[in-house]
Parts: sequence; C-alpha cells; structure tokens
Amino acid sequence: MKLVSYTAPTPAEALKKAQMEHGEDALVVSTKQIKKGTLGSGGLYEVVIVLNEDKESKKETPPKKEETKEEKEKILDDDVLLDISNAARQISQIAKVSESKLSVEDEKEKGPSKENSSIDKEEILKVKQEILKLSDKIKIIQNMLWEEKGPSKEELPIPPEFSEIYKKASQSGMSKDHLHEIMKLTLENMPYRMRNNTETIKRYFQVLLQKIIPIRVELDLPKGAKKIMMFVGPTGVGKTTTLAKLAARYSFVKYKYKTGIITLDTYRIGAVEQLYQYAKMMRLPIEDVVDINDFDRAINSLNRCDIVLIDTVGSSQYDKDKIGRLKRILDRTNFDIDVNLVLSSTTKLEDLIDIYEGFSFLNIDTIIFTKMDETKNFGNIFSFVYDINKPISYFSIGQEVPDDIMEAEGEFLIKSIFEGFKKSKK
Ligand SMILES: Nc1nc2c(ncn2[C@@H]2O[C@H](COP(=O)(O)OP(=O)(O)OP(=O)(O)O)[C@@H](O)[C@H]2O)c(=O)[nH]1
Ligand SMILES: [Mg+2]
Repeated sequence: MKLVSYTAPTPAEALKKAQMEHGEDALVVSTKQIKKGTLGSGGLYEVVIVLNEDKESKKETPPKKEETKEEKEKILDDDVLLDISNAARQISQIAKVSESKLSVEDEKEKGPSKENSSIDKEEILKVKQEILKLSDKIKIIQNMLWEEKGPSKEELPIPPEFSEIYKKASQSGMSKDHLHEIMKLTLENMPYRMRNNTETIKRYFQVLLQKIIPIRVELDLPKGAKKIMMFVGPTGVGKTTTLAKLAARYSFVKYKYKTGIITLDTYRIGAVEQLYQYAKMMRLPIEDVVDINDFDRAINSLNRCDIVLIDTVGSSQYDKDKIGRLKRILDRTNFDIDVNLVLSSTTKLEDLIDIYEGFSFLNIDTIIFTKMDETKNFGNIFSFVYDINKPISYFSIGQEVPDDIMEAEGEFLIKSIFEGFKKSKK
C-alpha cells in the first residue's frame, strides 16, 4: 500500500486529479484544507489516497484507447460521486478483511489466550473508529461536491463541515444570508474539538437556530385581566378558522375563559354566517360591526368576556383602502388591541416580507402561521421571523376545528425544517 497526495483549489478537483491517474483505485483516506482562501487567491485542499501497489503495476499492461480531454472530464464528472460511494464500500471491505484476518490468526497461531484476544478486540475497535472517522469525511466530501454545483465560492464560502446542514436548510427556503450569518456564529462559539463530527455540528447548529427563533409563549390571563385579539392578513390564509380554533381553546379546550367574538368582515356573502355558525356551535356571544364608529360599542357589549376575538376581512397587502380602514379602527379605539398577523406557511419568503410590509403599519404584535400541513419547506418561516423580529404565537396544522392548532415552539419548527413536519397537538 502506498499513500499519495494531490492538491487543488477544491477537494473535488484534487480527487479528480487522483482519479485521472489511478482511476477506481483512488481510495480517499483524508482530505483537508492546507491553505485558506483570501480575497486575492483561492484556498488549497489536499486529498490523500491510498493505492494498492499490486493493482497499480498490473494496470499498466492492458492497452487502452486514448480518451480526449473532454471525454475524460465528462466521465469524471459523471463518476466522481459514484467513486466516493465506491471508496466507502472499499473502506468497509478493509474493515471486514482486518476483522477476519485478526480472528483467523488468533485461532491458528496462538490459540484462544484471554490476554491476546482482548488486545485484538481493542485493535478491531480502533479500526472501527478509524472507519467511522473516514465515513464522516466522505460524507463531508460528498456534500462539498453538491456545494460546488450550488452557490459559488465567492458568493458564500461554506466550511466543509457545514455542507450537509447548509444543503438541507437552504433547500427548505431559509435565506442564504441568514444561514451564512448563523454558521459564522456557530463557528465562533463552538468548541474546536466538537467540529470533527458532522452529527455534533448539526445538533449544535440546530439548537442555536432554535434559540434564535422569537416565540411568544401563551400565558394564563391574570385574574380580572382582559385580552382583545384581532386577526388580520391576506385573503384565505385561515384567519376565521384560526379564530374559531382559538375561541374553542380559550373557552373550553384548554382554558375556561369567557370568550366573545366580533366580526368586521360583514360585506362578503357567507363570511358572517361562517363565524356565526362557529359561535352558535360553541355557544359564544358574537357581534358584527358594519360602521367603524360602532367598534368600541361592540367591545363594550362583550364586557363580561375575558377574551374577545376579532375577525377581519382578508386583504391584499397592496389594498391600502381595506388596510386603512383597519388602521382607522385601531387608531380610534380606546381599547388595547393585540394585533395578530395570520400568514400561510406555503408563502415564499419574499412574499411573506412583502405582506408584512403592507400590514406593518397596523403595529403587528405577533405572527400566526397556518397551513403547516400543506408544505414540506419551513425555512421561509425561520428567515421571515429572523428578519422582522416579531414572535410567532401559534401554528395552525390542519383544517380541523378545534384540534389543529398548537402553541408555537422553536424546537418544532427546527425539527420540521431538518426532519420534516409531523403533526403534534398541544
Ligand atoms: N390545510 C389547512 N387548511 C387550512 C388551515 N387553516 C385554514 N385552512 C383552510 O383554508 C381555507 C380558508 O380558511 P378561512 O379561515 O376561511 O380563511 P380566511 O383567512 O378567513 O379567509 P378570508 O376571510 O376569505 O380572507 C379553509 O378551507 C380552511 O379550512 C390549515 O392550517 N391547514
Ligand atoms: Mg375569514
């Protein structure tokens, strides 16, 4: 066996060089950055491969048709990922050989001496540990290859250890700027010895993300206190359904608060009926407000309630008339209103920000995300709240009233981003 090293500006290029010369026998044993990139010049990576010398000498014999440079590059491009998997396979084979060789020698030469067998076991354990380290490195190289097809190095230099989580997070719609910023934070704060293992890095990074997400915790109402919540947002996002779920939660599912409902959505055919139907089913008092001057009167008529929930008409973020009407109501009222912006998690990040800007002059207190069950990508939610720095209070996770609502949790959101959405009711 012989070790040979190859250097290039990226690990993939170094690997290509090795494979140009040694083909499938290029078994990667280590990869590392030997020179950091600067503004003026790129970095340098070293890939060390191990060669089977027997095979190397035999390889010279069969005459082969010369491939053109383009042909060679194409073959290498197609095969580079396969060859890394091949390397992983070869490593497993070495492991098997080492184990069986050790046990055969053990039986043949020395007999089952207790002392020797424990030494052998230790060696096997060491080999296993080495293999685990190598597999981890292979995983890193695989993800770096993906990264080379993704954003360019100048745009975003991603430390190799982060390739896997970077890939998942950016595929889930998280902003690349945020990712970059948080990766930097992780590197600055993470103890150096923890960085060798991609699993540890992943866990550390996820806990950090979890801690960053602004969440508004649901608190019990102090005795005698009152709360008035208004639900605003674009059309069809689930404002009315969310209000109905929360009315049930506050009045009998979780709490026993006296709950009342007001609707400002009185023009659209069917809208009032939808809410009256829910109120009737839950036996809750409901008022509708046609003239904005009647708003405080409606709240006063529900003065026996601990919580009042106000539904509003859905509106495009560009419809200044509709949002302006809500603004006038909020400006004139003598009551303290908690303004909840309801947004669908299926909306892409740029649109979420656009919507927020359209509604922000209503002084949004908190965000409710609906339709979590209708998407697989939740990175947009993370980046949105990270950007606007407003807390999330609830997640709506399906159409069922009253069941499909839960308190917002950072851990749930991060799990949904990295492991996929699983319905959980709280
Ligand atoms: N899958 C899914 N559907 C939801 C969720 N929340 C609401 N919906 C559905 O979305 C549709 C619209 O819900 P509404 O509550 O009427 O939405 P809205 O925001 O009040 O709509 P407008 O008043 O017309 O602006 C209904 O079919 C709801 O059942 C959710 O979390 N998941
Ligand atoms: Mg509605």
